[in-house]
Amino acid sequence: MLRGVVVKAYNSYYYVQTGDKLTMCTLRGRFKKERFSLLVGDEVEYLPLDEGKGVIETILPRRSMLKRPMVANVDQVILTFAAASPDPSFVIIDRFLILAELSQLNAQICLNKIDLADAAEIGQIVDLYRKIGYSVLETSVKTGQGIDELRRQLYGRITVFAGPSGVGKSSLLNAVEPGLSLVTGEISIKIGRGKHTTRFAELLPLAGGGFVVDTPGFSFTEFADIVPTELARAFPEIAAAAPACKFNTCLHHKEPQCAVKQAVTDGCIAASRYASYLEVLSEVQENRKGY
Ligand SMILES: Nc1nc2c(ncn2[C@@H]2O[C@H](COP(=O)(O)OP(=O)(O)O)[C@@H](O)[C@H]2O)c(=O)[nH]1
Ligand SMILES: [Mg+2]
Ligand SMILES: [Zn+2]
Repeated sequence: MLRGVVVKAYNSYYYVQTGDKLTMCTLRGRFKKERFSLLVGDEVEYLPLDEGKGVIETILPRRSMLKRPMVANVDQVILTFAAASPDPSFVIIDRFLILAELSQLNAQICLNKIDLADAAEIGQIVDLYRKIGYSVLETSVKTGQGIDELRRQLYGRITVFAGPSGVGKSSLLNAVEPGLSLVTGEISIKIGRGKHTTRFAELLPLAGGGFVVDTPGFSFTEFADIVPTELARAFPEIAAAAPACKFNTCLHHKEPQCAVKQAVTDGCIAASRYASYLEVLSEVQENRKGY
């Protein structure tokens, strides 16, 4: 028996990667009876047959599961934004962070295209998020800055790249691993992209070990599931201040003696972060009115 990672599911075959070898596997019948859905990212043991085929006999315990795209055992998500073109938006950065936090993913920020912005602008974003506790990597595919460091972060892990379209996710992955030859600069057609990202998530193997997932279908419709009182948990600095609020049901909006609002006034919590919190809070409250 050999051990490997499912990198692609297609036409009822599971493609299992072991080192640099790819094996086209079927699933032993009993798993189908149990209606167990095997996901990309799952670790399996399989019996190799000839001609690069095999049969999956064992599915190892899953460490985690991301729903959109469906990927098992994700170790980290790298939220990628551009320092310019498209210009960064705090509220968009925060929305991606909320989704990552609520999925309990280990999130890092990558600020790409730093060749297109001035140091002061970049520094402002970097400092804001580092102060909260996020690691922020500054990269440029054009100058090569930060690419080695990014490559180091990916080895031996399953990493999902997320972020707005056009920020350079595919370009970064090509720079890290030239063999990937991902299409870049593509104008994504909405329907086509949705299909690709949600249904056919694929793990791309890295030469030194580890896998990446490009362009996942993170979708803001997922905010629909959030309970208003739980939103603060997606903001580490708001969650840290909240225990000092007078009411333990405080939504940090209109309530009196709110420690979060005080921290914003004192400059301990960034105004942009609090604005993002309020914006998403009102959406979440609006969504729940229909219940
Ligand atoms: N100046 C500059 N352009 C970049 C950089 N990274 C990517 N680009 C360009 O930005 C565009 C979008 O890149 P792409 O990788 O397709 O973005 P994706 O949609 O996030 O995958 C392409 O035209 C790239 O050549 C960078 O670091 N600096
Ligand atoms: Mg892309
Ligand atoms: Zn409060």
